[in-house]
Amino acid sequence: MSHPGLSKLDELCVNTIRFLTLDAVEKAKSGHPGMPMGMAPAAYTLWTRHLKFNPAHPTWHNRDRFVLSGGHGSMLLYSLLYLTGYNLTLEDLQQFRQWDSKTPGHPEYDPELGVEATTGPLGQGISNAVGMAIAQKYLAQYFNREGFPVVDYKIYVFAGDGDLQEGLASEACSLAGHLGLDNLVVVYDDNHISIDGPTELSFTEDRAKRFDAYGWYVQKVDGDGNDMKRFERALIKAKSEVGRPSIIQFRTHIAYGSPNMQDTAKAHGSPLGAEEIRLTKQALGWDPDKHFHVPPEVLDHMRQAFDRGAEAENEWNDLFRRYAEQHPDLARQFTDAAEGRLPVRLDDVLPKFEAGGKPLATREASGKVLDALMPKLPTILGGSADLTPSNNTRFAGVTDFQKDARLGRYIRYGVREHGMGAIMNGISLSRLLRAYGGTFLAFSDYMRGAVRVAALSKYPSIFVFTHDSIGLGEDGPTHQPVEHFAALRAIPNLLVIRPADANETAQAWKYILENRDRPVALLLSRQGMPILDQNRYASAANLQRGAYVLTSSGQPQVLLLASGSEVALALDAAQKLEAQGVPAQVVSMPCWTLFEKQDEKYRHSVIPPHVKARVAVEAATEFGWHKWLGDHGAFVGMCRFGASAPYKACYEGFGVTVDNVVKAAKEVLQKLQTPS
Ligand SMILES: Cc1ncc(C[n+]2csc(CCOP(=O)(O)OP(=O)(O)O)c2C)c(N)n1
Ligand SMILES: [Mg+2]
Repeated sequence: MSHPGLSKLDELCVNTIRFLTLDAVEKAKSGHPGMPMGMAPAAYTLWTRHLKFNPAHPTWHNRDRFVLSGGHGSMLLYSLLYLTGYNLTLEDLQQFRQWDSKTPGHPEYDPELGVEATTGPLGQGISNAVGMAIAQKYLAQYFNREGFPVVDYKIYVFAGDGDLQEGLASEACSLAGHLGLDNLVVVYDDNHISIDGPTELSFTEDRAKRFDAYGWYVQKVDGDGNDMKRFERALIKAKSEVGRPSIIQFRTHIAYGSPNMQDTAKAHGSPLGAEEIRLTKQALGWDPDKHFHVPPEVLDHMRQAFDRGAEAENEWNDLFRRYAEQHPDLARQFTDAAEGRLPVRLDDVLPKFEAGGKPLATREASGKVLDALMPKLPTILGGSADLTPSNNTRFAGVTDFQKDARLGRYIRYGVREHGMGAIMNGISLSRLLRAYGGTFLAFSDYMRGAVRVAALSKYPSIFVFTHDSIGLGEDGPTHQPVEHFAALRAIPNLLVIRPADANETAQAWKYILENRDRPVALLLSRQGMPILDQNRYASAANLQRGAYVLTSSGQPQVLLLASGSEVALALDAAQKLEAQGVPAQVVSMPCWTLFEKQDEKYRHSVIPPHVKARVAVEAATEFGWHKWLGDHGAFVGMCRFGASAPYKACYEGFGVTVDNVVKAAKEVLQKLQTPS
């Protein structure tokens, strides 16, 4: 075995990483030993000689970011975190993949521990990294001043065959090339193996040419994954490349050093087994009887990261202190953004919409809200997946973020919904910026992978989904969402907000911007809707509570529950019912999750338990409504895909009408009054 460019001590460190991995996977009887074995030298070289970080303060803003996109190789990351001195112990490594441990099978999002991004679903990490690189470019342009490079970090990614095969990565990397993100360096673990076997089975395109065509700077490092002289040369060139993101196609061997498992697919995701581990340890000059062995000189050497990190951060703190003297306003903005403080009181700038005028689609109302708020919120980046005029996501006066325009706040994602979702997540990982991005609600399916990751990791991305029902009309059933409300509501941690009119839309944006603890899906209509009279009905500010009584007869016999464009319909139905002697209570339900968080007293005032006659109306599937309707309620909505027709014809044709709500209410009442 030879490791050009590494000393004996370096080699010892590399092998420590390898064997911590093998021992942890073996102990857990579960995990992925292969990738860390092959990538250990590159990881060691990057982490000890190039990556800027401070284990004592993992969230230091100007640290370099390291994204392990092939998250299955998590033991590589955990070993590095432990060895360099993050808040992780050898016992934590021994708890790999166990209940409640700090070392789950796939790294999730744990910035305090040094885990930068959630990377279980392949392709997400590398695409998050594109968002992280966009964020860095914007922040650098916004905050840096002559002599004060307060934002000058880089983003490094380890990605495997699986990452590169995922369509998601193609979307994101194509955009990264277009945008010339030269702060992004990807090391491609070209080990010719994935789970099913050799990559020849399904992956034979010329990856180098592909990335070259995207506009990346591509370098190849052949050999066996151990020649750190060549790897480091490429890394240095990649770091200093101007105008293009970099990828190093790095030939490695999965399970390097294992006499019988190297270069096999089996080594991807199964423990090597006690006997093979013995043989591997022997082959690499390690004591086969030692487990979780960390030679003291390895720890000494790798923990120098502490001093290096402290020095780097101190230098930066010093720089920032001088920056704050020279540019106090910028420094304050930086700190405010980092601590989640908004620069304005939103109530002072939130537009108010008068009732009685022309109907207004909530997507249009949203556009007006963005026009009013966004110029005052420079740490929010907008965008759309090529539906800008339909999503109303571009606010007045904004310019595009481009290769030669890093202060632009509007990202043209192109028709790349999944890429957009993952990039938005990456932008929010800066912890200084947030991103919103638009597409049609039906295409939320195309970005669901990223939406789920945002929810899992609580990235505060703002997914703007317009054209939220059959109300979009003629484009027809391919574009008309019906199951999507339910599908999104089913994701834990995701707030789904569907405002009923322009003022609820403004309130929705207020809630979203004032809370950055999780992602949001904002569902907006294409068609116009009346602006509800807040003198006659309750204030839209109640949206903050998730659901509220818009109007009530005091002693209601029936509850009418609705969201979005169907709220006005429910109000009309209530009037008809009143006229027929049936008192009703109309509840606007823009966000189930926020409503569930309210105390019982409030919830019971909105949906009184004793009023069993309930009708919900929503131009979507019933799935999930049972919770609010109980056993006696009825639902007026969609039970099949939509149709291509003018939107009013769709509502009529599918029976989502005032008369049907009235009819359903009376039927429910009658059933309840009939003794069984
Ligand atoms: C979206 C997604 N699909 C499938 C998987 C399951 N999976 C995990 S690793 C892997 C193969 C990855 O191959 P490669 O990136 O070459 O990793 P290596 O075997 O070289 O470690 C697959 C299919 C996943 N994690 N994410
Ligand atoms: Mg592979």
